[in-house]
Formats: sequence, C-alpha cells, structure tokens
Amino acid sequence: MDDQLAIPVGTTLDRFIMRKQEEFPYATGELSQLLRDIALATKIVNREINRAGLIALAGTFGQQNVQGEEQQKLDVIANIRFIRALRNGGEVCTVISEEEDHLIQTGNTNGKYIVAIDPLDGSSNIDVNVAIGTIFSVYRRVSEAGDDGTLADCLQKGAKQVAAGYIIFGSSTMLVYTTGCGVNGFTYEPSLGEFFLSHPLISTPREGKIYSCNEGNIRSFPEGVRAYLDYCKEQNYTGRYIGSLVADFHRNLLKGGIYIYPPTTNYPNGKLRLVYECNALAMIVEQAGGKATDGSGRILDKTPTELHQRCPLLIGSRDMVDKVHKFMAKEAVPTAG
Ligand code: AHM
Ligand code: MG
Repeated sequence: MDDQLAIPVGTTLDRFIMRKQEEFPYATGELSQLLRDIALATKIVNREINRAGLIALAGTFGQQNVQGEEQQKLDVIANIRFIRALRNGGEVCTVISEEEDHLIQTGNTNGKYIVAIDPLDGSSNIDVNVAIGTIFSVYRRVSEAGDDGTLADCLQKGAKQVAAGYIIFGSSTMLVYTTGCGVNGFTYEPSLGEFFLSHPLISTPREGKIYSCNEGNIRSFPEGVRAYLDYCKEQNYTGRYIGSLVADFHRNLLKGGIYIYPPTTNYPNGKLRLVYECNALAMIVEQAGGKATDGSGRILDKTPTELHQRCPLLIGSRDMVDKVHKFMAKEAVPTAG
C-alpha cells in the first residue's frame, strides 16, 4: 500500500490498474482486464442513465427505439451492458445478476473469475432522477477451468472476494473499488471519457453521526435496533435515507455513519441480497476501516446457500455498528420477573 502513495490524485483508472498490477509480479493481468471491462460498461450505462429523462419524454409521445421495440427499463439495459462486457472480456466464466434467476454462463469456460452484480440498484429511484448505483463482487472460481462455472463457485463466502466495488451515478459518476489493499475512488470526467483517481485510500471515520434506515418500518424493527435509533435521536444525530443503498453507503463511508436494513415484517430476513449487494459493500467497508454485520456475525463470514438469499445488514463506522450490537445484546438478555 505504501507504494500507492506514489500514485497521485488525477491518475487515470487505466494507469492506476496497471500500476497496481505491477506490484504483483506473477499477476497475469486478467483481473486488471476484468476491472477495465466493468469500467467500460459503466461508461455505457452512464450514458444511458444521463439520457433517461429524454427517453421517458420520448416515451410519452409513444416513441419506440429504432428497432420498433418499446424502450427497455434502465435496470434491464444495465444488466445487458455489464453481462455483454464481461462476456466479451473473456476473464469471467459465470455471472450472477439480480436481474436473472439462474447462473449466466458466458461461454468463457477458461475464465478464472466469477462476478456477482446488481447492475442497477435502487430501482424505486430510477424514474425520479435520484442517485442509483451498481454493486459488484469478483471471486476466483473453485472448479477446474475448461467448463462452465458451478453453483459452488458462486456460493463462496464474501471473505473469498478478490475484488469488490460499486459505481454511483449521482451528481457525478464514481467508481469505488478494492482488491484487498485499500479502497480507491475514481470520478468520471464525461467530456474526456475517463475515470480519474479522486479519492485515494478511502478511510471511513471510526465514529459517525449519520444513521440511515427506512424508519417507516420501525414498528417491525428488532427492539435493539429501535432502542439504538432512540439513542441516535438523543445524541442529535442526523437521519439520512435516500433508499438507494449505494448512495446511502457512499455518503456514510465518506462522512461516517451507519446504514441499517434489519429484518422487518415484509422482509423477515432483511431485504438486501447477500451475494451481490451485502458482500461487496462489506469488503469495501472493512478495507476502509469500518464494519458490516447481519446483526449477529460478520457478513463476510456467511456462506450463502442460495444465489438470491436476503440478509439483514448493519454497515458503516465501526463504533456505530458496535453500539447497535450492544443494544441488541441487551434485548437478548431476559428481564427479571
Ligand atoms: P432493489 O434491489 O430492488 O433496488 O432494492 C434494494 C434497495 C436498496 O438500494 C435500498 O437501500 C433499499 O432497497 C430500500 O428499501 P426500502 O424501500 O424498503 O427502504
Ligand atoms: Mg438491488
């Protein structure tokens, strides 16, 4: 990591990836290429998102695209774009996507890597011009190369991720990722079509003052979480909830805070997905000095049993996550009498 001090802010993503690869003399360059594939798809999706308002306007006049098809929803477009880029890149044998029920085999049977992706998260915000994001995890396959990836390749615990990242499509577009040696953020300059290092070695504050959860569901939150939220109010903390996981997470990562999606009546196992939402953000937050749990244990130690399994998520500044756990532990202690 020390060497990174020599990589200045303003370095392009391509050059950064190349410099990082040079730190590993035996690296084959495949992971580097995979990250470039994701960056390329991001630029295309970014273009589609920026045109979304115009497309919707066209839609109101009954317009169709050039093939005469109805315009597709952005999350479907993003899914197609990322999968196409990963397929064309050649390094990935199998993709798991929020948009598809089953494993997606790319046909690159010699590809070493598995990618789990939520192509466009925050679906309720897509149509209303609010920040949305993409979340991705990269695993090394455990099966022999030469054939399709297997379910076992895709159900590895988060601690096995070799890289994880997210893209936020907000007031500017950023790509934030880690390969396990710190977290770096890159901001997109649309007129140049390049990502530039803007947030080197992100470190999240140990303690924060922002809490993020959907308080509309508070009646069905576990008692310990409710008690913690009371505590936040007593402390005059700030409540901030966009309802786009990436946007809420990104703000809290930079400023210090906690995001909570606990079990609720509607989602008894939590709403978020372990394999392509929680794991990636958990790796990033840990690499930045924060913490991620499901309310009882570390997210990265959970072995998934299903591709689309849901999981409660408490993620953010270390001391804040520890504090909720203290409130939850009190809840678990039976009261006398
Ligand atoms: P999605 O994958 O259908 O978009 O759902 C995930 C989103 C997260 O981005 C967000 O944090 C959460 O759902 C919001 O849920 P709620 O509307 O229940 O608060
Ligand atoms: Mg999602």
